[in-house]
Amino acid sequence: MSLPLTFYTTNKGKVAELAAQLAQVGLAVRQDARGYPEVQADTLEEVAQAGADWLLANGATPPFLLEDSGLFVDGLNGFPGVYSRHALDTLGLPGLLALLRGVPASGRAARFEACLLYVDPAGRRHAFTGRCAGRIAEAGTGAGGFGFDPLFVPDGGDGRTFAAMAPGEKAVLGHRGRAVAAFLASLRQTGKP
Ligand code: ITT
Repeated sequence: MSLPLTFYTTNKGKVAELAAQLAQVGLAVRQDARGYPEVQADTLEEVAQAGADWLLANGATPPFLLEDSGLFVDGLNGFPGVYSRHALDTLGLPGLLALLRGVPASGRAARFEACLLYVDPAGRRHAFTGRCAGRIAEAGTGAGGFGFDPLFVPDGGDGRTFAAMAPGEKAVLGHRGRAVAAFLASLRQTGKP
């Protein structure tokens, strides 16, 4: 294994998923949970880029990774989206279900998105996006995963939520798994970090 790649995130669930995928190609990950300010912005990539700006200005040494992600619900006009962390902390899963009461079934269509930002050893930035369409369940099920996983039923699965799936199953269908796969494909072309 090469030197561990630093992943700036406060979220252990993200680390577990990324580490499992990178381990398959012999790359190790080290979590740095110092955190960075999340700017208010319209897109996940803007939030991630601003996070990289802040980290670089505050002593982070490339190469490193960070990631911004969110759940976008059709019937809520894309909410919570870039505010997903705040919504999870304040409304929680019951609050999201309450917002969807009375919304027609089609409004439960949703997608997860992730923007994985890799700052390479030369300080150049590479953004990788992953998306996963699905829908919000009527009630939470499953004990695995993290965050909104008990409520999210991905398209292309068998009706189980992410939280009811094995980590490997989520990695194949999920937004983060797809962003990480794009990152690994790019590393294969450019060499290891
Ligand atoms: P960082 O330190 O990496 O920012 P965070 O948890 O604050 O960690 P974000 O700012 O990217 O992460 O906010 C995304 C929110 O969406 C957060 O509450 C996550 O728990 C949730 N989320 C992201 N990916 C998820 C996934 O794969 N499954 C369930 N919830 C997810």
